[in-house]
Amino acid sequence: MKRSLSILIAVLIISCKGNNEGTNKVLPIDKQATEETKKLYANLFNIKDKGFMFGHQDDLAYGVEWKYEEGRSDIKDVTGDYPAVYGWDIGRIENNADKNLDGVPFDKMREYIKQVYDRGGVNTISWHINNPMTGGDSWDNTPGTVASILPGGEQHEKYKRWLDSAAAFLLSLKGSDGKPVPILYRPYHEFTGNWFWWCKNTTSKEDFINLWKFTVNYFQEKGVHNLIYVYNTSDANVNTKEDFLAYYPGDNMVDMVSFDIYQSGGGEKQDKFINDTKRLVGIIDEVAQERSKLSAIAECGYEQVPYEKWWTETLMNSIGNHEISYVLVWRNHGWNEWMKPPRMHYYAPYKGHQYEKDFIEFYKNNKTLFQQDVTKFNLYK
Ligand code: BMA
Repeated sequence: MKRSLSILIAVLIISCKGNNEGTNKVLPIDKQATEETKKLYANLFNIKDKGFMFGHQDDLAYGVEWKYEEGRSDIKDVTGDYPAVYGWDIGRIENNADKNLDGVPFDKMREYIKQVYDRGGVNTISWHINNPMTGGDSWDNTPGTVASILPGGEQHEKYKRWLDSAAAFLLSLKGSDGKPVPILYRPYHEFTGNWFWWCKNTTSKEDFINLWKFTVNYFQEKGVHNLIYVYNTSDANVNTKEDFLAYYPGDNMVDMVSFDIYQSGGGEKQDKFINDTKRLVGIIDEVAQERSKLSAIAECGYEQVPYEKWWTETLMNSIGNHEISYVLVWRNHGWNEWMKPPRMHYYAPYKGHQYEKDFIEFYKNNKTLFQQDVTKFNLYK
């Protein structure tokens, strides 16, 4: 009797342990997500306590004063290692264009995404989609655009064609193993701002949520099952958890919660940025824990990084001990003559940057994860 009781207890302990450690405990919202997508999702939960991944937009395509040099990356030039997360934007795929809005050829983007997956890095995609109602760009925030593309709206068929183009691209992303590459997909980003046609000032909550649901369901109908869906606000107009969740489409529609925030100004320390970021990181961490989701700072940066301790002090202090998945800084365009005023437009250091040493310290910090770290975690297995 005693013996059988202890066997029973042993069996119970083993089975409980199995459940807790099972990597399938957390599943992405897409019930038909590919195996690699499910593995990535579960592994991102598993590595949360190891640190946060560092990401960079368009990292492999170009940097400050170079373009399309095979294997090059400003982050690698500075640290010897690539980032762990690589951001891409598919704006202009809706026109079936050859290049995205920032001039990156889609064929090259596909190749970079493959390289990243092959070496165990993580790809994330946003879409600065043109305005389907006016023919303007994402920043044409004419009211009523979202309503016009929903079912029953005048531009609905056009919107579906645009989604078809995006779906074809997303389905074409394959690793060397022939498997679809999992993507952290971040549609309709920064909606709490007032600069895009899907933003809060011109779009009702109901229309935004309907657009989100329609888009997720449409991609799934088209057989796109390699997406992890990332909900994203700006820092603008987000003071509380309620503000953050203002247009949240539901736990069955979102895998990860995130926000974007930028520092601006002339190189001073700026406690305001740290305090704002801390508050928002606290909000996403809380929301993620309550809803069993992941969290991230999906876009961030200080153009030209003019403060000497921005990486080790400003950014590290802003994140603190919160277990976010990643922080991504925006693109290293270099000299940008279209900006007003024309200026150097970059957010990551490059070889020779005045404060690259601080970034090397940031790289060495145990809490920051770069390519070599995540390769060891085998995120797709
Ligand atoms: C902005 C700038 C623009 C760019 C856009 C989309 O922040 O970098 O030059 O076109 O992002 O990538």
